[in-house]
Amino acid sequence: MFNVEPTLNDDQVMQFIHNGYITLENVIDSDYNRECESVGGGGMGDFVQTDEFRRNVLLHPEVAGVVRSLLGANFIVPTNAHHHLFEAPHRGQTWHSDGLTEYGYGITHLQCYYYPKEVRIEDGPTMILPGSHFRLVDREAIAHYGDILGQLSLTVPAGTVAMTRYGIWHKAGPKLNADRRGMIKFSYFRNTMPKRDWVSESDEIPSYQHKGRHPYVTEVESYRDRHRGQLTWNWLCGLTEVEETLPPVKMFNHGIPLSEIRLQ
Ligand SMILES: O=C(O)CCC(=O)C(=O)O
Ligand SMILES: [Fe+2]
Repeated sequence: MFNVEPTLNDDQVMQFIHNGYITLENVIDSDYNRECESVGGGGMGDFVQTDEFRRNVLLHPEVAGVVRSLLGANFIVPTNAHHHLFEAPHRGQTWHSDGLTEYGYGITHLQCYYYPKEVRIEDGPTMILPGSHFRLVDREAIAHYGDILGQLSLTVPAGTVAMTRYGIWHKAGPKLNADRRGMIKFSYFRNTMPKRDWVSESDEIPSYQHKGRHPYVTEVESYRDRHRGQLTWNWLCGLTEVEETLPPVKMFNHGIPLSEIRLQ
């Protein structure tokens, strides 16, 4: 089987639980970024199933290392992707979470945003709200929100991959120019029961460390965040009953287990 080593340690897994995202800046090879810059918008099924895309992006050791850490061994590798390509200036999208965002506290699905080209503020970066992945809400209920304290614009260098827990609130930010701004979105899924098999120095499972409040979080909600984080940590460490179905309900994405991938 194509070997993928986990890259995150306990503390980094706890950070991910708290923030709902991790960004790997400038990890994809610059020549390959240039190839991806010019592809058309929309579905990219054939393109992402090539050995080149797998080798350079989907199974890149740093990208796949995060997936291996958070979704376990033999995870489901995407066979589909969507290129969110914007050219004309626009006012930006409204805050939303995507598709059939799952209930529950397990981590079974990572949605990734790959930027082949640098994204500056005037290019209409994706905006995310760190920590919002725990708040499953009606899309329409958040669509009218304007700026939210703590929101983050993903102004990133070329070759960056942002990896999010599906369900994080996000949107494409306002775009001021007519330059191409691409984001290739794809999802990995869990395929094995959770256990603490990321990078660790001892078999002793540390207790969950709550990483504090996000700027928009008030006191009571902070207790809830702490509690939900604790549940997710216990779940990931294999300490609780598994309530999610594995892999989760298939949405618009498809994939194949890592064990079935052969690169030429
Ligand atoms: O392109 C982006 O930055 C975000 C697009 C998006 O979230 C969507 O269309 O669902
Ligand atoms: Fe979206």
